[in-house]
Amino acid sequence: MADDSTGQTLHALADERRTFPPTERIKADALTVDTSLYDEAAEDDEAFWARQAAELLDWDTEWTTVLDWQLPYAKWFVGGKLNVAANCLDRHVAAGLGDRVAIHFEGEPGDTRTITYADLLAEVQRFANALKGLGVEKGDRVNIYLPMIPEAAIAMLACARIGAPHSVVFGGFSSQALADRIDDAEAKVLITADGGHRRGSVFPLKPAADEAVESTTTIEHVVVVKRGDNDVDMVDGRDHWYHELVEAADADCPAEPMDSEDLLFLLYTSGTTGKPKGIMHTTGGYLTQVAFTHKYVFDLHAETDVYWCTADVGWVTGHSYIVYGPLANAATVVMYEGVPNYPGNDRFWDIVEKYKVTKLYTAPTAIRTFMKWGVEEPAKHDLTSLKVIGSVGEPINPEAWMWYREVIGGGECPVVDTWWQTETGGIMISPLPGATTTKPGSATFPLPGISVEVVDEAGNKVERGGGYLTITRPWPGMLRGIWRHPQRYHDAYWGRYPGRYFAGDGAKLDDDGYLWLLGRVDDVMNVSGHRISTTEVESALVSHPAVAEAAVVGATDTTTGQAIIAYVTLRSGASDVQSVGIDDLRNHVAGEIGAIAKPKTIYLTPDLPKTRSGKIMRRLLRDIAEGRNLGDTTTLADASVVDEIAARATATPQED
Ligand code: 7RM
Repeated sequence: MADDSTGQTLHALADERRTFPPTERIKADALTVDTSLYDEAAEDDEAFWARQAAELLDWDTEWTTVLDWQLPYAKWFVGGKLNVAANCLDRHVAAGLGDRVAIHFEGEPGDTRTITYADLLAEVQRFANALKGLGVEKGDRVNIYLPMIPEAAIAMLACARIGAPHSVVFGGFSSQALADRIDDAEAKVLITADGGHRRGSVFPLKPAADEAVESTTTIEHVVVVKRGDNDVDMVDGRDHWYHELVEAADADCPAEPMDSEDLLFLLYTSGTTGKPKGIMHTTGGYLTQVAFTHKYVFDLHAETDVYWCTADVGWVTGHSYIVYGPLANAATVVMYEGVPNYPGNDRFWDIVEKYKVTKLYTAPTAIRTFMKWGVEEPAKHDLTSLKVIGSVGEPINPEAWMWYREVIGGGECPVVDTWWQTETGGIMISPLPGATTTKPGSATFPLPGISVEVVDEAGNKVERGGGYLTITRPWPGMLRGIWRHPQRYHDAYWGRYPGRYFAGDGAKLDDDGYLWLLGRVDDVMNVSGHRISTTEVESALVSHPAVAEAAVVGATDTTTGQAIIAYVTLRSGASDVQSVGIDDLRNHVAGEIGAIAKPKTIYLTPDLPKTRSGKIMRRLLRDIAEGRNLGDTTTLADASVVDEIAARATATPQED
């Protein structure tokens, strides 16, 4: 393993021996309690996925070929036609489920909306017509930059209905980040809001949207949802209020039958370079995998379940497990706008009690925060409605896993630790609640129909012990490419181990064959489950006029998983710390990328440790950041730099 922190994780996990078989309570009515799905898929994975596609979805035209695999390009259900919005809405209403609640919306201030499947279908049709009225045609890209409000799901479904791929940009990203994504996708329309509610106040979105539109060339119209009630500038002819468009639009908008391989959406994610990549997801395979995994991983009983995924729709988890998977399955979802600690540290548990949530899906960083806030917060509420509790986004340490199981799940709820990526589209490695014996901290086994192997540096299969996670067979929800960068697609995922998809994660197989995911092995950091590349933050820092050079590392952090630590050398003439404050630099990064990319700590140093060939030794900087003894420094061009930096690191207090 290339990385010391991974080595430590590996050691810590080696001692974890507790096992939790499915409880009698879950087995009593679980969808699957044995290995039959695994056996079926092992026999013939294509036939297995074809059965899921046929049973879980409605197709306008049957496919002729299940899988066309020309490495690294896969096509699933070739020749088949279907519409994603029709699968998420129309067929449920047609089946008599129009009165079922699709979305329980809880605004941060406490306002609520109850949206049935019939309501959602009506609203999506009108907004789809409104988009058509703005000139959006099949194949055109639409950018979405919204808070966590129902209009985010409505906008996505309206795009899907008319065959216009969407590109959702997380509302916490800066105008610059939005502009980069608009440019890359050449989007025609931007859907945003005046503002949203967060931490007890209104945060404006429209000004950032305006800035992005002004610095790009492709946006013809901006649709603005009224949510924050904050004042905004509306540009005549360009900007339109969402509610006015919807009110004026026709009620009927037929769903466009899409080719199974038509683009459904782009979602930008960080790779090892400074430029985020537009991950491409298509229609039939993607919807099949998210519907299947949502159903079986959460043991869905759609008639009675209330399912809550706490992610933001701006991330892939929101796409696949707030919108597409659950709605394809006619589930009732909770959607919450705000932060977990407004007005109090028990907001999540208040919501669970209020809506009688049965299935909860959240992130380790949130769970560790709840641990810090103490058991008295969940204890204020009745959480006995919960049946299955899930985790996603980063490795979950056994202690947090146990706390989640005992304190939130009352010792009765299976914990499903789900490993997957923006690129995989849907969950890949996870227990099935009624069938899998879990171990705290292990994502256990690949799901039925998913083929995974751990390999060593040379690409040889590892039967037991540590290595790199690879995927050996195409899967329906896999990314179809990187928008406009086919070479980068090949190099990033398929170039390292011939014939294998390289996930970029370290993994370990224990003596029982359980998988333990150990985090990234490349230059991608994982901060509270969000992927940010070291290069991206370095580029942002260096774009500040006072900065000469920057090196960024992810250091282990007990709450956020990793924290961003930056080492910065200033240009001569700007070396006076008074004139360039640390906060100026942190805010500059927030302006370039977004607040989530703000370094926790910045050290100003006269020089950075480099090898003789000029490569910054990030490994060493991570050792310093994590307070470890420095190893071999003989390859350094100038070893005294390290002592200097280490001295400053111990002397400088941490920022917050
Ligand atoms: C869904 C999502 C992907 C990266 C991935 C891992 C890490 C995600 C887990 C996990 C250990 C997990 N998409 N990761 N889930 N690591 N256990 N259950 O997070 O594209 O934003 O991130 O997240 O490193 O490569 S993502």
